[in-house]
Amino acid sequence: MITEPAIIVNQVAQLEKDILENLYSIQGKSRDLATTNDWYMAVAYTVRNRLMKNWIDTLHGLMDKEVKLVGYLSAEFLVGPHLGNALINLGIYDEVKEATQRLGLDLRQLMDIEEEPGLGNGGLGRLAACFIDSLTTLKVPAIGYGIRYEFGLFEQQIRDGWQFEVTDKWLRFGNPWEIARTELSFTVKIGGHTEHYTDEMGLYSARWIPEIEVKGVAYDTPVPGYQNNKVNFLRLWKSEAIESFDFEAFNRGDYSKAVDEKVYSENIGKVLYPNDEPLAGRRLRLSQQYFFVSCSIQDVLRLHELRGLPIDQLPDSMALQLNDTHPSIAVAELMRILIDEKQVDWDRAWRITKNTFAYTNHTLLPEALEKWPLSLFASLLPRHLEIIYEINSRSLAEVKSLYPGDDHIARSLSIIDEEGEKYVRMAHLACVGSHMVNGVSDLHADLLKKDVMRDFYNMTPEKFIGITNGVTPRRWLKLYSPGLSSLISDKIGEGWLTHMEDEIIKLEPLADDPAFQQKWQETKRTYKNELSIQVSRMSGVRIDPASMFDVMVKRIHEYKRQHLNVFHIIHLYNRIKKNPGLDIVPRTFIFGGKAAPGYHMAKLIIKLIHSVGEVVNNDGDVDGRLKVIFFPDFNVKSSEWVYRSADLSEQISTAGKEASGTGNMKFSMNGALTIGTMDGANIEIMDAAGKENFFLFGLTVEDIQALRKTGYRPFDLYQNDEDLREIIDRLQSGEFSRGDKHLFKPLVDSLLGNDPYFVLQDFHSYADCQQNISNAFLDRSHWTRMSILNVARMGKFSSDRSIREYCNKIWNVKPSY
Ligand code: HT8
Repeated sequence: MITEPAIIVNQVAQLEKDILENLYSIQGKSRDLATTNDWYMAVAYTVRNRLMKNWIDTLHGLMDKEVKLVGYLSAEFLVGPHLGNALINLGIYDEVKEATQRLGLDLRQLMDIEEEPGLGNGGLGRLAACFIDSLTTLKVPAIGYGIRYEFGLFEQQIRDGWQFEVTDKWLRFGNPWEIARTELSFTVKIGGHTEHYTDEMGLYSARWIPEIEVKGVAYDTPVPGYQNNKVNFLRLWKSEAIESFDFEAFNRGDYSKAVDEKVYSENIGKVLYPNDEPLAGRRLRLSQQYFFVSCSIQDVLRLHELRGLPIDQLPDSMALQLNDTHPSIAVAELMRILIDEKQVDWDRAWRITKNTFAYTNHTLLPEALEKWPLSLFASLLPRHLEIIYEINSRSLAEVKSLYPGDDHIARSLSIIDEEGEKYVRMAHLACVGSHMVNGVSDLHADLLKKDVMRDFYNMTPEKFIGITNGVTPRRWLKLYSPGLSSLISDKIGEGWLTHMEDEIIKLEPLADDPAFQQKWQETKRTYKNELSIQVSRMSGVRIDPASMFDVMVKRIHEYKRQHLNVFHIIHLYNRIKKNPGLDIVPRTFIFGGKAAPGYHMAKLIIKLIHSVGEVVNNDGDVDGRLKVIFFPDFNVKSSEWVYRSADLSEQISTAGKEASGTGNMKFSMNGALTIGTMDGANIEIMDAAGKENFFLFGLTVEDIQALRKTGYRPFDLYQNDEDLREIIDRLQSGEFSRGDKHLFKPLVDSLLGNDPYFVLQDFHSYADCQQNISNAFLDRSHWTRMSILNVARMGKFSSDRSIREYCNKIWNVKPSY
């Protein structure tokens, strides 16, 4: 699109004027009084206003009964900073930059003070954000339903190498991106008991008498499409008290009871649970889930009624996607409303429910599969439990007719887990209540069918599919790697931004072009320089931008095996200590990621990284050839510096444990090469990039199964393998822990005891592979060729492709590209 210079000038002048006006009328400041935050707010409102027309059009569009609407239900949306994204998607980045310049401001500085809404833990929440971005870019009307947490994921601080958590007060300076729809609110019942009666028509009916009611208020946040005049939105529910004060109690002099209900209500949406793939949850967590689901389902039914459609057509007018089991109580909630409140009979209600919902599973880890103790469930959601029993008995009746006399299969398919303490299994509820179930990579979908959901799969194989995750190239390439993006667009045009699958492959012929390689290297090098400056500012550690940047950023978890990476570092250190003259390729190891506050082993791994860094970074024998950096408080905002400057991406989870991964895609799209296991989407990334452009190591899922059968004895590896013994002995010697020989004992004990994630078994294959990588890094031209080819072949991993698949295979809606 070519814009006349006159129009640009005009636009810039208008922007300038609007910014000043917003500063004045919204912030109530004059130029000379304005703080940086005032200016940021003025700019943000100016940009937001440019989304308004398209946003309002979308609201009108919601009434169009011809158009199917997607509701994406997710407890997490990790959208990242808004301003930069909105500028890119509106195509006004340069204009706003100039307007702010004329006002004597630095746009970059304004963007830097934006508080990111950290309303997610990691991949799952970020996926939801990429999906809404793609839905909008593909012109599919969609609403992202979730929770407006008052506090997002904690801020990570590091003291003496240990993680400390600080409350994320993201709303403290105001949020210019949301609109409070205070008149749009719903009541949510909680607790109490049920009553059964025969109504005036003689129908047997149920009534839920709750213990308490809370209110959910809608807060909407726009999600702009990429230069297409479309805006979808997130509708996040804020929990509030219905009556802010219990005057009856107050007048009785019971002051604390008077505020109790208010406190209880507001607590529901207070804070995001900081566990990515956690251990069994708590009462408040189930309240959160039910709270946002109930508001969302009520809103969905309100919209459906506004469209003037009969209730039986709900599945034709809405597709509701369950992002993992967190919103899966929606199945019972929709049934409850249809049956108890709209007097729909069971079979009709069930048909509507099943055809409306679809469920995405994101994990196979047994400890992360949500299940709620029956007693807890009954005390919070008594009516839902009755409905779930009814769903279960009907579903099991079908099972028994298919497999007469097979008690085992009935037990395995039951929504209620009856072995020992009784639980409600939310994955079973989600599966039974949905018409489709999908995994998030080919391998993951495969394992879902073979393993966790085997019996469900055998019963209804057509219900199970895999849709490989993707990430939006707008944020992860254009916004966060503008240099690399221009380099690409200069050669192949801009089509790749919206049609990545077909377009970016056009880069392939340039992989061998020396001039292009040269520019590619220079761009990557600029990013590495910038990160080096950033790191030395943050931590005081000087790193060499010419060294290989070997990067591992993701939540800290044993299955992701940050400690395997550390073992490699110690191994290199050992080699240097034995032979200080060793010829070695200089590397900077960069780690980032948060540990769940209660996950002690993960916190110990963070301490380990720091401890090893402290020794290695300061050892004269190492002479700067190895540096270990921990990048604190890794989040969407700070990731801007990281993905684009990586040479090597570490994707080293135990095979079968990482459902997909999405960081792997962001790195590869930014020209990093991957060292990875046969896990999650790594396999597909390797297939796309070509085996020769990917560094594969380690056991496969089958290898691991076989090894488990024959018996895995990690202690034997320690005894028989000199390299491993030297690593572990050095860890135990206290050399990395200022003489403390016990600090890392829990870690060492776990590895030598049963090593559940096969760290020791995979070590050699990993270290050998790393040696090959070092050798490959020496051939700059070949490395650059591989880097370009990786980017050229990542078209598949755009979230636009994922969303097209959801549209075609699950939602039955037509994307507009
Ligand atoms: C996978 C990751 C995948 C990503 O989804 C992940 N699943 C979770 N977090 C992820 O990043 C996950 C799973 C269960 C949970 C939870 C988070 C239960 C409770 C709370 C949080 O690990 O491989 O790429 C998107 O599909």
